[in-house]
Amino acid sequence: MKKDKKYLLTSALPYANGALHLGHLAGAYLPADVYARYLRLRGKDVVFVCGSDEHGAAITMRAKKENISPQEIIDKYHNLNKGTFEKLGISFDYYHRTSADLHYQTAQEFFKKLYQQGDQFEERTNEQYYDEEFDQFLADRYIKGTCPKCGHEEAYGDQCENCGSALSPTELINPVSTLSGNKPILRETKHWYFKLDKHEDWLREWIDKGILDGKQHHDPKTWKKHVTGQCLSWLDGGLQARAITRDLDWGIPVPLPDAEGKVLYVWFDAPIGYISATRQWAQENGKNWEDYWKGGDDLELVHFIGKDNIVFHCIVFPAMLKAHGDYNLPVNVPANQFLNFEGQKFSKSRGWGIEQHEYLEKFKDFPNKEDALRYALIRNMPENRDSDFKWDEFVDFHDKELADNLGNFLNRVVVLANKYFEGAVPTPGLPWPSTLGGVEELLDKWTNELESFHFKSAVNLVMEISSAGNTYLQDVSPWKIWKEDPDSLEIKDCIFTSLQIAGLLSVILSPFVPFTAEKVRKILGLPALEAGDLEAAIHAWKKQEPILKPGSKIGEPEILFAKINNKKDQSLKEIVDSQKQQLEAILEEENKMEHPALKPEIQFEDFTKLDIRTGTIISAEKVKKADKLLKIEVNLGFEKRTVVSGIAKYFQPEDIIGQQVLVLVNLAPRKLRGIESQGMILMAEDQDGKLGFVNAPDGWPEGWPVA
Ligand code: B3M
Ligand code: ZN
Repeated sequence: MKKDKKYLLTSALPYANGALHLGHLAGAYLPADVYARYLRLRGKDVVFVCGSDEHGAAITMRAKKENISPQEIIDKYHNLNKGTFEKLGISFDYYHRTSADLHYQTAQEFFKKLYQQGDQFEERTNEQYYDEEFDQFLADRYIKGTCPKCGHEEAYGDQCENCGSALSPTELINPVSTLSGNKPILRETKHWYFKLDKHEDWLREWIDKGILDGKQHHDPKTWKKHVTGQCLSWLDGGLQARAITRDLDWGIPVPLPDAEGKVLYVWFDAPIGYISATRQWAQENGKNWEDYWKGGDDLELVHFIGKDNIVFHCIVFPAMLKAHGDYNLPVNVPANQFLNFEGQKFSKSRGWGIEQHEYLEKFKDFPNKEDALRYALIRNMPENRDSDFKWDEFVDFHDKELADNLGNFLNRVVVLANKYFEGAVPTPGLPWPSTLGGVEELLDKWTNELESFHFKSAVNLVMEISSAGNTYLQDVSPWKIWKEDPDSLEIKDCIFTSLQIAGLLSVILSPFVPFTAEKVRKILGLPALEAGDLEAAIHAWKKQEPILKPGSKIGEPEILFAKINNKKDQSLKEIVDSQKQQLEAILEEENKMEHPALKPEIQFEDFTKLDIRTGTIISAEKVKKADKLLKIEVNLGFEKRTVVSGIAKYFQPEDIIGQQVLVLVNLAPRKLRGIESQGMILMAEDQDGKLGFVNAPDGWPEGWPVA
């Protein structure tokens, strides 16, 4: 790393129309904060920006439905999210908002620059759905109708959530405006499209090989596989021009004379929010924003996001920046996957999950609440695959790792130093730290992991260093030597060395658990951390120079981590338990609501009348003029049967060939659409009426009874 390199880090701008949950934190904010804190500790020139994304149809629609102004919504959530991030120690240099004047100006200038180039945009006029009662064009999400592909009646204008097909609103059968509930009409409108297709070739080279303008821009091996993979599969699908304007009365006006009533599409202006946030920060701090955006090789831009935003940050925004010219492109976009919550997706409507501010509120009497949460989320960060937040693990991470390992080591060292040396750092007899193998290697590994965005592994290495400290202390057992020879030099060596490890920990903990790190510094009599302290600590450790100087005073011991699972005081445990009970109650309630009533009792003889056999589907085709039916041929081993089954809504014929099934074979045949159906395939049905096959274990022979 060159010393004067600048770093610009960004976290996805959250929409200011809702609170954020723990999955957001683990996805885009905490990893960026860890990295920002790490770089600052190394003395790097870092600017870390974020802010509220305050445009978009979701905000206007919500305002209309609740009969309040969009401004009310964005003010509420901007303040809530900003305040919550602060409390959790997310150390943004600037938390901006896209309703700010400087953002309007920045976004409009950006648009104009691309427009003036003449070949980046294209005007198109086409028909779009319009709600006459609400007097506005409808965003894709605000039109519902029947999916032309699967018949699902609640498909959105941009996507069917049942079959996953991407749709355009005019494909929907029986479209309805979700605003008024009326049938929308088609009206002509003009929009500007960004010609993304023009950028396909260099984008591919940049993402696949890391080459930009004929030069190696970054090492593509440093990008996460799932990020590169998603981008390349998008590129393989071919890029198309994308509309970057909308007909809405909320947003940044399109800065052209013939664009009345039109605003920039939210995904056009939002990423420019990173630029305007940097400008605002620079203005307020007497800096030049362009140093952080147009720095060439001396600048590293990194976007921290969740996996749902990959395409916008790796394809669309880079293309915008390149089209504009002179901007840097990101050297990495270490997008995270998703965090689940107790085995399921976060869902506000189901009440499944916990929001950041709710967590702080519920655990307000827990002194370590911020760091306990940060630690648990980093330990389980969805860096390369989806991960799961579990309350039991949250407790274990805190009690077994933070308290039993780290807290125990630090406490023992401070207690012993107070007891043997009246709270002063002893002068060692031996050259230091020859007694401590391993720490230097762990420290090197730690640095490498952080540089490559492996935060989970980095935090584990901190715990390994703490464990090494515990082991060392235990091996020497100065308390035993003390009984025989309280003046032994060995005791001085041991306490001195242990204090150096504690000093080192007070620095390397800080990217992950900054509140704890500061507490530890205080206890050790060290000043609050400053930029460059890590550089100094690593240097000291390697050169065997003390981090805590002999003779300097340390403070009194303090319990750093009182356990959650504490026999004497159950109050924190009770909060955790009540969270778990709440989830159980949700499941119980849902089960009650959604399970159909039981059928009347039958006798064993009734059951034995059913002859159910194992079989395999060998062919399937759609039944003409019946969108629900498939004609299926099943091999039962002893014979083949034709079965007509009402599963066409859920399965494509070609996808079910080879499927193992259970067939009721002694059901009287009946004709459906002229085809004789000779049995019934058993299916499981969920609360939404979705169907799934029921079958025998893999490779089970055909034709055998199920009893
Ligand atoms: N607000 C989407 C999201 O929160 C969007 C991110 C913008 S980043 C420029 O997922
Ligand atoms: Zn569908």
